[in-house]
Amino acid sequence: MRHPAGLPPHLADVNRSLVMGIVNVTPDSFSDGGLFLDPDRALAHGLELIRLGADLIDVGGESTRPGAHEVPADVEIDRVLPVVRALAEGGVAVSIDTRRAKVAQAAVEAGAIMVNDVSGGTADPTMLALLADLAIPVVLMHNRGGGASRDDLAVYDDVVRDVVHELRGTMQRAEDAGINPARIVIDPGLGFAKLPTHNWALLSPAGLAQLASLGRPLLIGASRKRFLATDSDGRPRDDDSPQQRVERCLEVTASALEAGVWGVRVHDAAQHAGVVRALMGPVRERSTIGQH
Ligand code: PMM
Repeated sequence: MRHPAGLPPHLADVNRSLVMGIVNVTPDSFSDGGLFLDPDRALAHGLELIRLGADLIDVGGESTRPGAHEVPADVEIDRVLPVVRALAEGGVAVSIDTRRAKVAQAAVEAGAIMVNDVSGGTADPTMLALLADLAIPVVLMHNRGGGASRDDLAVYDDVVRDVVHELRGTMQRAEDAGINPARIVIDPGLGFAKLPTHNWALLSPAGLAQLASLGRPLLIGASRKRFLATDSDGRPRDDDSPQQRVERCLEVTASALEAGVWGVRVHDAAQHAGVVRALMGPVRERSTIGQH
């Protein structure tokens, strides 16, 4: 498995795709909003995801849900910092999901080892320079501004070609800002300025192959997103249910692993770790939990 440069050794040595567990410390995220606003509950949830097979935990303090209120940076920091610090102190590899340089910096000082920016470095004009200075792995996601589900921005000639083209621009801007390309992970941003048909096209074998042609490790975040309730032609499924969406998402993970993705960002760590284990070998030696 080709990892981004700069991962801690216990992850860099893993010879398979990684499972990134999600902890949203927000009142209003898609599926877990409000559940983990209390730092102790968020910490317990992060540790539980690791126990269930996640390799690293993505901690976010700002909802990207449509209509979610933008929170001041200090509020975002107050939400995520205790959780990042406690997880890092417990030996957990933490990624910080933020669009703000101030939050990224505080989180990395508190022990985060990776920054996940859903704006691909465009929301905060100081983000790319900070990421270059921090010299840690970064996830740059495709987006066209704003939060998720901006259907008005979901206008493409050919979604795969257009997203790949725009991601090339994102990578160029990051390199121009001094970020080592070897540290970059690319994410197509499922659900962000994309209709269900767009997400399915990006997840098709041809779509994933085109994304892989960017030459960087790929992260895929399909977990619990709306489009899982649709068929690949965008039509609502008759059998939609939370369980059906989880199963659909596991199928997405299986085909993404087949296409060689670096990681999947998921809520249901146990099930996805099970798929990774089945297709690629052991997820983690249990004895190493909390020992890094
Ligand atoms: N999706 C969400 C938030 N952060 N980060 C990356 N890299 N990729 C994603 O697809 C992504 C993300 C929104 O989902 P959530 O509200 O369930 O966390």
